[in-house]
Amino acid sequence: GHKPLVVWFSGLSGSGKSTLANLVEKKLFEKGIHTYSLDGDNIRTGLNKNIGFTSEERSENIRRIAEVTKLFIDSGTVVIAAFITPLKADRETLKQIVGEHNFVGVFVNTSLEECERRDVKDLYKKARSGEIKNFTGIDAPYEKPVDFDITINTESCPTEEAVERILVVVERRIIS
Ligand code: GGZ
Repeated sequence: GHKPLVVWFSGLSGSGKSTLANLVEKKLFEKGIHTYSLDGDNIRTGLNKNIGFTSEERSENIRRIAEVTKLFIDSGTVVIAAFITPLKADRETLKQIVGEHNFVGVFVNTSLEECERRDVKDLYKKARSGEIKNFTGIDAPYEKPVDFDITINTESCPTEEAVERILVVVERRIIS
């Protein structure tokens, strides 16, 4: 068996959180571990579809996701969560809700310059032109996590190596 926990990815839009989260989940699934992924695609379109991007709304976004994460952990699931989670205070609340002992933090430390260069969805362009307001890294803050278990620099660390680094920590933590 394995202990439930959450692997929480924080980083800028376009940093590669979802890519890493998906690969980590695939590997855990292949090892027979019961996983579930939470991200903007299944949370901000459903449970949190009435929530925007002011700092108050982001706090409420993270608080609700933390409570959902806690329920999944209670069910014995390994949760893979990928949210910007830009504020230290919200990450503290998050850890309190899910329990520090159930939390593995992964900081996807891709620079703003690189995220903006990639700009897969043209969101940075829209933020620069003022079409999107309160965009993280442009006119909304990102407070870098200093206390997370793992920091990944996607610009220097190949994806496969990043996934392995995360799996080593997760596997050590889920052994029952
Ligand atoms: C940041 C925004 C914004 C603003 C829309 N700021 O890269 P994406 O597009 O696909 O994922 C981002 C997602 C961020 O939602 P989170 O729930 O992870 O944010 S937080 O933890 O801060 O609550 C981005 C898109 O939503 N997006 N507007 N203004 N990202």
